[in-house]
Amino acid sequence: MPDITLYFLQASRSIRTAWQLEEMGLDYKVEFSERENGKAPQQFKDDSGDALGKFPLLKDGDLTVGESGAIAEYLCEHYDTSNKLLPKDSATRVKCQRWIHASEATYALHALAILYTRWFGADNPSAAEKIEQGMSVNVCKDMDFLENELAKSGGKFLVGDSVTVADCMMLFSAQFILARQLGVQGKKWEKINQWIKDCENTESYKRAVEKTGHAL
Ligand SMILES: N[C@@H](CCC(=O)N[C@@H](CS)C(=O)NCC(=O)O)C(=O)O
Repeated sequence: MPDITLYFLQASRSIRTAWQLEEMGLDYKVEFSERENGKAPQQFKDDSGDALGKFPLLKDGDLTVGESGAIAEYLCEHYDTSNKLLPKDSATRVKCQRWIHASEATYALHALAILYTRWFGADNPSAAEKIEQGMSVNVCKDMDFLENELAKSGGKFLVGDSVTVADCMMLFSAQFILARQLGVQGKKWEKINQWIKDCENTESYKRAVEKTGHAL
C-alpha cells in the first residue's frame, strides 16, 4: 500500500483530492487545518514543507505533489490501474483532461477574479461593480457550457455514468461558484444542480467529507 498523506485545508479544493482518493479506494492519512482569518495558518504551511503554502498538498512516501490538477493526474498515472478515473480511449481521456485543467484555468480563474474584486475593491465600488459585471459574462458562459456537457454526457456524471477525475476536479469549482454566487447573475442551472446532488450522494464523496471534516 502507498504511504500517502493529504494536507487538507478546511473549505478548500483539498476535497477534490480526498474524493478522488476515496473513489480509487486508496488508503491515506489526513493532516487537517482549519483556516485562521480565512487563510492557512503559517504553522500548517511550515509543517507541509512546501514553499508555496497552498493546499491540497499530497505526499506519497518521499515525493511531494502540489496543485490539485497535478495531484489528480499523478494519482491516475500511478494508481488507476483499471483506468476507471481516467479512461484510456482518446476521446474520453481528452474530455477528462480538459475538465482537470478547466476547473482551475477557466472556472476558478473567472470566479476568483470576482471574489478578489469583492475583497480588494471596497475602496472603489464602481470599478469593482464594473469588473464583477464584466467577469460574470465569462462565468455564465462557463456554467452554460457545463450544463450543456452534462446534458450530452449520457449518464449522471460529467463523462458518462460513473465518476471520473473530471467530476472530482469540477465539483468544487461549481459548488464554490454557486455557494458564493460569483457572477451567476441570479441564474439557475438545473442539470448542474442535479449533478452536484448526485456527486454529493456518492458513498466515496460522503466518506471523503466524513474523513476530512470538509464544510464549504
Ligand atoms: N491552483 C491551486 C490553488 C491552491 C490554492 O490556492 N489553495 C487555497 C485553498 S482553496 C489555499 O491553500 N489557500 C491558503 C492561503 O492562501 O492561505 C490548486 O488547484 O491546488
